[in-house]
Amino acid sequence: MSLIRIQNYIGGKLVDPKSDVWLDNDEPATGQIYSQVPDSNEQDIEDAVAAASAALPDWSGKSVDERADWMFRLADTIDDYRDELIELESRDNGKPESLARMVDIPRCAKNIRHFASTMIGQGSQSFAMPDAINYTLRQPLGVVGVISPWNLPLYLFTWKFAPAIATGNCVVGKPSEVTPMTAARLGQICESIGFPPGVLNIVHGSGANTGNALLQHPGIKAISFTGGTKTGRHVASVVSPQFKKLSLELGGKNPNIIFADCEYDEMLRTTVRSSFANQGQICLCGSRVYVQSEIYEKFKTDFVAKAKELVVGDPQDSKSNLGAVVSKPHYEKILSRIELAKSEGGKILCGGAPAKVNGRCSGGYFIEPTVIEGLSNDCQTNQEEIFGPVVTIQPFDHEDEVVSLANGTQYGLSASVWTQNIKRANRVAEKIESGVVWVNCWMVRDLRTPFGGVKQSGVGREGGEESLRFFTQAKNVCIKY
Ligand code: TXE
Repeated sequence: MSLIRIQNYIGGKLVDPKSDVWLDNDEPATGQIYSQVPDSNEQDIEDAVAAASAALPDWSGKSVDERADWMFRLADTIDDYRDELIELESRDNGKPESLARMVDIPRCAKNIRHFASTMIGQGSQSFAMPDAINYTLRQPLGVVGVISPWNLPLYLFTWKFAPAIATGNCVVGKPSEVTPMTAARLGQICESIGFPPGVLNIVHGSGANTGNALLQHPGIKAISFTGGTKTGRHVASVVSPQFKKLSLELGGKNPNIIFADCEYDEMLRTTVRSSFANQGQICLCGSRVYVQSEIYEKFKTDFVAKAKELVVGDPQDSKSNLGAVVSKPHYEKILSRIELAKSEGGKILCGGAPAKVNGRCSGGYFIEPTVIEGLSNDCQTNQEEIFGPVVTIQPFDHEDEVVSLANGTQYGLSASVWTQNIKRANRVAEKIESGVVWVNCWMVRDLRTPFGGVKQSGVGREGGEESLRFFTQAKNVCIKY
């Protein structure tokens, strides 16, 4: 069977990479290579930056409404191709189609509409003095770069480029080479509706080649990056000395804190989701579960039972709760971290091994939902991001103790706190070192809210006006009477 070869989308056209180098792309559920991805080089990035620069005067010169109209049209067209994008995303990432249908793909159009609408509602500040007036201009940066990861491929790619183009910038975007298919399809959709050429350019390739070329290009005025902390550190080391604006959404090792007075059934249902959704490959998953001693044994029994009920299977099967993890290297990394947990004294309460899936998926990358207890807070398993269907559980007695445990890692992205005591909820939320705290819930997202992490989970915030401010430069104009 001939392999699908996807193309870059540059200057409104679908083009092969000047590099003429291609990467194999496999289907996580089967382990079979099914497409090839450009490994674009600095010439491809140069062409994309040139196309974006050429488009910039017209695009930034459009009214907010004119830009929003194009964005609404793109969002509507994404909705028209929803079923195809769901299939593509599931096949490329390994996640169940049901998850791509419920979360990933609807969120793409929502992201685009959210930032177009937010921009329409934007005003600016003025500061009056006795003999002068100051007003603030928020002007687009110019041509900007966005780099997105493989866990929520089109969801995070749209989340990044939408505010950039809404504010009048033009974009060179590099999706993850591990899951390029839906971004490639987006390029075809843009071309089919005649989206203004050069406003959005999609250049596929590896981080080392294409990603680095994007970071280094002098025409790129800002980088918005989501990915691992290790890579984020490298991105910062390349971008910051160039004095470019930089937004980093990185890894997490999020605590899920469960007090004895929680609404137990709701907590249990949500904790199963926050532990294993997307095969645990969401930077917001609660991978360290802290349970107050009074209910620890009951929770352990119930949580393990629920984890064992989860169906790991063919992503195309509506009965599957978990699909395949994203790649062979990631599959092997997760299994090696489970072995490490055992060597650190962890007791595997369920899972801990590859999941057997028959039929077409017998060669896929499936891992059983895994729950581990008996580990210290400062062991590697509890300190480092695994990014798979693996959680640790441990008891605690007091509030101060669990806040200290929760804050005891280098990460600080999100946290969940389960208690019906509103004073305690607010006290704990205030003390937790993270960018997001959910109380009696998880992944409840209002796109207007600031989103991002502290410590090694990142720098900067996305969402609502936060994103619009990142992609613009504030200028104060002072006019003396
Ligand atoms: O991310 P990478 P990966 C975490 C998770 C995962 C780890 C690595 O723990 O195991 O990161 O995942 C591009 N210059 N998260 O390997 O390497 C790369 O091509 C420029 C958390 O996918 O960070 C891709 O487009 N770009 C995260 C993007 O960076 C480079 C979600 C992310 O790749 C580059 C995903 C370079 N030198 C993984 N090297 C979250 N916070 O949600 C790579 N890239």
